[in-house]
Amino acid sequence: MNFHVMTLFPEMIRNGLEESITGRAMNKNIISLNTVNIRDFSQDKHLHVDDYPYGGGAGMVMQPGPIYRAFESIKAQTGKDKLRLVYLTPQGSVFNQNMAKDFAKEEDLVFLCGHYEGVDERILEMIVTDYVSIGDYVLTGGELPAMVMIDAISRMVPGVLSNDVSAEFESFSDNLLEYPQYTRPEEFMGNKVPDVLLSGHHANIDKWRREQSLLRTRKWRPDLLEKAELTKKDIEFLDKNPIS
Ligand code: 6GU
Repeated sequence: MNFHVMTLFPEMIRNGLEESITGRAMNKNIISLNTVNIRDFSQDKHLHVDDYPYGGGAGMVMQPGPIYRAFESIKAQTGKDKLRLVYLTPQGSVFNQNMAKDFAKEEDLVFLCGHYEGVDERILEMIVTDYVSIGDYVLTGGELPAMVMIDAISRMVPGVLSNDVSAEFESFSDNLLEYPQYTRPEEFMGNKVPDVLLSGHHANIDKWRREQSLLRTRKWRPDLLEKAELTKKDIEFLDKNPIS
């Protein structure tokens, strides 16, 4: 999968994603990251890419020309005339795991990171296919949201995660939170690892983990529990264990 990011801060994107699992996936050519500096497409002698808003008001607005030319360069590079293009904005649909899975089906995916007060509406209308936010708070630019999305999408691309940590069996895939994990030592500052995990009894361990998932989802994310597919056993367990 090829990610293309149009931004004024390409180093921020590269530095963030070249580490860890996304970095390894790039080295293995399972994903690629093409950062495109919008400023390289300025035709201004001072390389400006923004100007004052028509109608007045605070802040600056990114001009349509440099973004248009940056996108044309990506179209030329991919040889594709139609590309899915995500504009990162707090006004977009809130990103979630289902959207990550859906975006992971694309061969090429383009991101436009805005800065300043915004982007000229005309270029957005021309090229954007998806308006996406990462939550209800305001950030200074679209770079961190693009990195968040690329991380979440990448781990849904086959081969990015090792098989034993396949993304299918984890938080949100079934609308339940993960069960708690423990490793050595068996006792840390007087706190012991739950006995069942040392028992070697796999059916009991699976049952305990399912129950822990149910308890913490009810406690911390009751909104998710509403969407989860619960068995009769799950419901009986929750009824017998009132909220602590
Ligand atoms: Cl996508 N952009 C900005 N600037 N702020 C945000 C956001 C995006 N998502 C949440 N806050």
